[in-house]
Amino acid sequence: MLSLNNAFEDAELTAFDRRCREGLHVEQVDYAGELKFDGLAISLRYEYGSLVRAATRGDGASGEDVTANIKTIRAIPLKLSGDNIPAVLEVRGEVFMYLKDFQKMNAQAAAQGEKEFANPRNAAAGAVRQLDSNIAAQRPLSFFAYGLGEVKDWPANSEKPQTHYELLLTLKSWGFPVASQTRCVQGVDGLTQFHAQIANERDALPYDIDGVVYKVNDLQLQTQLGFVTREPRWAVAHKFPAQEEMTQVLDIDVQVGRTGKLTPVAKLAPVFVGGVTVTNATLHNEDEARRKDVRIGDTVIVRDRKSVV
Ligand code: I6G
Repeated sequence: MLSLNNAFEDAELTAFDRRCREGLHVEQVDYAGELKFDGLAISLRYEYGSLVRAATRGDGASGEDVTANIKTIRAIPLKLSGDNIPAVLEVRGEVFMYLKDFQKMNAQAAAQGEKEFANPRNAAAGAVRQLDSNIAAQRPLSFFAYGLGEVKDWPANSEKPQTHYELLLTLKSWGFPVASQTRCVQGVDGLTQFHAQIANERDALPYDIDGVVYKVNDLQLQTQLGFVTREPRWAVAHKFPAQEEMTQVLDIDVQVGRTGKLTPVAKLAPVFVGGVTVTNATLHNEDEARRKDVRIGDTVIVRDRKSVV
């Protein structure tokens, strides 16, 4: 499976667009802008329209066989609908959890005195890798398709998609969920506008994303640009600042308020989360500090509150 180059800054995005324009000898490139879901990348292999194997990305060359668990996900078709389906079809996409499903699952775990998951990505990845597919079946997993791997024998009488956007519509017609936010945009200005628009909508989305992905829309132009090792020259991920990071508790201070109220505060090794550097986290009061059982030297997850719904 392929992996994506990352762009964190505007200069890297401009450089991506310049490389595409120069590689294709054109003045402006049309792109498809998509969401980058915060889940687990999966490859689904269909033969004659039936799901025969599912694998994780692994190191790109070989991943884990997770077929039994993936077959329990209702959003993933076991049989494809429609005619004109290639004899062999590998569909790439992301398994993830909706935030409301994650919260419900964690509330149930807490009520039963079981361990809660740190975030939807870990919960989704853990469920897909479960050894017992009965347990995986109880986890509320979802899926979005975003591309193709190997394809053999595309039926000659069918209309082959010419663009990435048309490919997503074809995947939808075969029964795959695809995200509705995908847009066709022009040039580097279109890319930055798409990024700004999705950054604005991010907190209202029903699932976590960690950025957006831009792809040259014309599939023939993608082939022309090709790859560097496993990274396509025709695509790039534009990441958002992380909404959660791990760090260390360096110390625990007790602050005294004007009314004499005592507030324990965890002093943290600085981490960059949600666009700011965090060095302190309130533990609210003694009861809460004891309930969380936070101690000096612990590894903790700092999560940007904007992203908690
Ligand atoms: O890891 C990925 C997430 C989302 C992707 C991706 C994507 O498109 C929305 N697209 C490609 C081509 C690759 N990884 C390699």
